[in-house]
Amino acid sequence: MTRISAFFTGWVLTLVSTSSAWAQDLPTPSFPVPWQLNLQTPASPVAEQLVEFHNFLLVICTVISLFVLGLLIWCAIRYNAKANPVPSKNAHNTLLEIVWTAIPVIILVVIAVPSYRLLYYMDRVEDPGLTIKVVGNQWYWTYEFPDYDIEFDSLPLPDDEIDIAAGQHRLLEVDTPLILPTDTDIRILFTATDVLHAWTIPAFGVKLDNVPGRTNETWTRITIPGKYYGQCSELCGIDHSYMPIVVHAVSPEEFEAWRAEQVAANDNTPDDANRLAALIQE
Ligand SMILES: [Cu+2]
Repeated sequence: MTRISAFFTGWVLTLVSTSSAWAQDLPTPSFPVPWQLNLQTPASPVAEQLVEFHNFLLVICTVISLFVLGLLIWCAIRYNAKANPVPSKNAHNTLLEIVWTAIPVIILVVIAVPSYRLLYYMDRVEDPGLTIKVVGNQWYWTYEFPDYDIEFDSLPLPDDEIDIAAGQHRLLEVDTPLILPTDTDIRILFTATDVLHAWTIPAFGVKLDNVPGRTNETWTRITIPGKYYGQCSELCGIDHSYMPIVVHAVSPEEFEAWRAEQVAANDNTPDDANRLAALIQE
């Protein structure tokens, strides 16, 4: 490791040490468990509605599939050559044709109404309590709190630093997690510096593309405190699978304390250029 990269690692570790105090013993309410069925436990109003919508679609899909399967079986039994040697010569049935056109249209409308309602609900939030900006880079995330002048990088932890015994997960841990308050409307802005990425936390029902030169927006309100995981979900190059996302959702009071600490640390940051020069001279 060169001295310069050692310097930056040290700088990152300083950030970790300021953040890790907030990482102790957080539950992982939405983490998948072996043999789990269904989606991750929803931890935001959007995710709850997404789960409900998914369950509603599952019922419709199941009913349609069973109906088509029943028709197929009935036709195969009732109208095979042996059971029905003289086939009907009918080519049209106006009533039947209207029915099999109208019913699918009605089904699609029934699906479209809640779908669009949810899309607009996910789109943006009036008067958010907090705004964060998520910037995708090849291959890590940068988080900014524009209102507080806080900005830091979140890099994946390499395999040899993963502590399985402490409940850490390979390919899912980062050095500096994003700290967010629960029960707060959080506006999330998305952009990228190089290529397309997609910041995704399944438990929040958030997945949006980070597009260079463009700002996308959505929002979340975390309802359950804990540690949440996600991964980049837009193919972004060779290390696409190595840019995990970790969010620590803490109470608004804890978040406020963390925020104050970060702002104070910002003010006292030693001149990084001087520290770098001193290291090179050593
Ligand atoms: Cu990516």
